[in-house]
Amino acid sequence: MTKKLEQWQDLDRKHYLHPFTDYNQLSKQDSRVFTKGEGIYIWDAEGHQVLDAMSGLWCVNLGYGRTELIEAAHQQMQELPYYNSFFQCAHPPAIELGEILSEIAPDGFSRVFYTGSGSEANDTVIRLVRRFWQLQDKPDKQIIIARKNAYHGSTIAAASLGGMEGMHTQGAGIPIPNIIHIAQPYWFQEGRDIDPNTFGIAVAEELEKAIDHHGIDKIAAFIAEPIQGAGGVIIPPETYWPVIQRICDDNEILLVADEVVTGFGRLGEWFGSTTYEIKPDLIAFAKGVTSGYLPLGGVLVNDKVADTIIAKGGEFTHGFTYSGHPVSCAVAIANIKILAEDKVIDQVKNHTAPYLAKRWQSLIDHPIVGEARARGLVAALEICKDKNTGTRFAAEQNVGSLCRDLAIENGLVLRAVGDTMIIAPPLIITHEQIDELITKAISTLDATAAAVQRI
Ligand code: PXG
Repeated sequence: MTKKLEQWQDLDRKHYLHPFTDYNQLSKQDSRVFTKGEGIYIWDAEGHQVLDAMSGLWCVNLGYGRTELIEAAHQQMQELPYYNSFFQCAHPPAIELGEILSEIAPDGFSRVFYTGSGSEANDTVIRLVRRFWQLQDKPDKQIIIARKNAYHGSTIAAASLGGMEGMHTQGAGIPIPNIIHIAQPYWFQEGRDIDPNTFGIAVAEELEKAIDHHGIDKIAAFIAEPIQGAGGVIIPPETYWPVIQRICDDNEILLVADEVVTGFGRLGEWFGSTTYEIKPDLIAFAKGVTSGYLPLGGVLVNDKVADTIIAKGGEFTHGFTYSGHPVSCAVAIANIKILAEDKVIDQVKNHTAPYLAKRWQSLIDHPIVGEARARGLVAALEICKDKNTGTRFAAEQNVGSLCRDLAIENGLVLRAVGDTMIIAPPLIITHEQIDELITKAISTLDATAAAVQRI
């Protein structure tokens, strides 16, 4: 670990195929090599300190360097670093975490299926949903409705659920059959000419139209994130979720909440479903369950679905080597314990989120910001050439990427989704650190505005 930055970058270029990366482009650039993290900050190989306003990749909910999580992993590694849960076997961490998850989950959830990631969780969702309807003697109910621009992971099945076209066009076979995509509730981009609440209802009603079009006897489930994360922190209008819930109830289709981003406190509740008063049948989770310290994902299965699968299903022919990995589960237990005992999520709901919302909203005054939105500890800025009409800069100007690069130079991690700048800071961020984030965001926006004039 004592190499110099250039040596890391050289080796990186030679050997490492990064996820979601243009390799040609990266080979002409220098990768950013981070070597240390503490609290909400990370440090690069040259010692520059950066405020990580993305919690790694939406996951480091408790921040970096928590000794309780490190010790939980260390202890479990010494005790039993691995054993499987196949063939009638189990181990204490996976069992204990199951109990804890059923305590913090919304009412009616008492069972969990573990996976190694959010993608595997959503693959599992597809298997469970389709199996459920088979067992209900409705085998034609196999179509899952998802949304355009949704991100549900990168395996072939999860990428099929996802609505990102770029992920469907690199070779045949994605999306897999029986998955369809309807509109997303992205008011700023797709509904600015009408009032947000009217737009929310209209977009939600697309679900009903899709059900009518394909036939109620063919539709198995609807899957969505309470707030779309990777799609650009798309916060639905308040009218959206109640209509979706009503349509799922009326049409007897399962509702699946992908809470890989919104779970474990991100919106000020254990689950974003509670924030939006959604009553899902399945909840996919990952990321924040271990604060990202080790890989773990899973699906919380409500009693209606679980009872059917258990009573009538025989062997469920699905599972992973690392389903319920003991060390990951031990870290998850320690993570959830801290979130509960330190009242981290109450703090987010009652103090940090309202403060962030207030400070973030002030960015709307910036000349290149067309919208500033926040909910819980996620937030987005729409970068625009004309803030009044919402007109974007030319695509070739790559303003989002430019802004992201300038942010790093300013000591701040912002994520760019096109020209939408987003954040999801660690839940432990303080008011002073939010002030620092806002100050750095303003200087980054100033620098971006100045640079874009020169392009
Ligand atoms: N569902 C959601 C809502 C996600 O955000 C996944 C599933 C898949 O999880 P895994 O653990 O398989 O990665 C995710 C992952 C980004 C970005 O650029 C977001 C994710 C992953 C990679 C990049 O914002 N989210």
